[in-house]
Amino acid sequence: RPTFTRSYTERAGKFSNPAARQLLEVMARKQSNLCISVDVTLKGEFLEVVDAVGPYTCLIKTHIDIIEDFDQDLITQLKNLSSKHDFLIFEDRKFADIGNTVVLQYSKGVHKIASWSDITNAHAIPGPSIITGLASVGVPLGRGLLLLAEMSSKGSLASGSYTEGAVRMARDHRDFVIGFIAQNRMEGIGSRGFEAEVDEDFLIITPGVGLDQSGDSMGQQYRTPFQVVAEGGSDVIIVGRGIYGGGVDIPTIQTRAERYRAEGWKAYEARLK
Ligand code: S5P
Repeated sequence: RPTFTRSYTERAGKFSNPAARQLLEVMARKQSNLCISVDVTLKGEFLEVVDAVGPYTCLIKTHIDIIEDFDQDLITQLKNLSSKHDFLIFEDRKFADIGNTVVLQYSKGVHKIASWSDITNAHAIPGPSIITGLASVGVPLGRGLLLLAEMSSKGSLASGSYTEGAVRMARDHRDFVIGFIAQNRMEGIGSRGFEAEVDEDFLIITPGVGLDQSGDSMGQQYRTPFQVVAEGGSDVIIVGRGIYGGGVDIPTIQTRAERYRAEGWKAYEARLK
């Protein structure tokens, strides 16, 4: 039985990585496969939105480097909200450098990402050394890594043999790489024949999700939660502007978050059958 037709709970027990296990457990507990991307640029607004949407989400995705008034208290408050509402934190850092540099970017600087972010992500472009570098920081802390195997933007170069290469890199680092940012499932991709026999499971986290729009003016492309989860077999949908966008008030943001949570969960239940 392919992994994506099994329940999140059943799959949780199979992951050795603590971040992957915790994420799948939270998803089952809250009936939410919705990751909310809170791409706003002021600390106060960021925390207000996170507190408002916390009940509906399994995972809050951040771009911490866009916050203009970042300080350590933001991290303290974000972690408090993650306990209050029971969600994990995913810093969408998209690391893309040599091992030695990503070690420093992950653990040091103003943001000290490794100290608070359960999950982060990296491009495969530098080759396996980016994983070993990040793992040297993340594994002792129980963190998980997603590799970008595909992107949602028009004209993305991450396809074909590039995607295959990313999947092979992930297979060699199962303790730390928990899955992919991708538009499709990756089973069978880059398989050399024998991997198919291995009971492999990777989380597929998919951005480019929207119910009311098909894209934006800068190359973003949207599909619906049903297309992504029920038809495509993805595990987690990422929604940003579909929830916080358009300058709407907090009650509207909450209504939208619940709408995406319900749609994402319905699509998951549909594919289990
Ligand atoms: O391929 C990708 C990968 C990512 S992580 N396409 C994406 O859009 N993202 C991120 O998902 C992007 O950086 C943004 O934070 C979010 C999508 O936001 P939305 O407002 O378009 O839903």
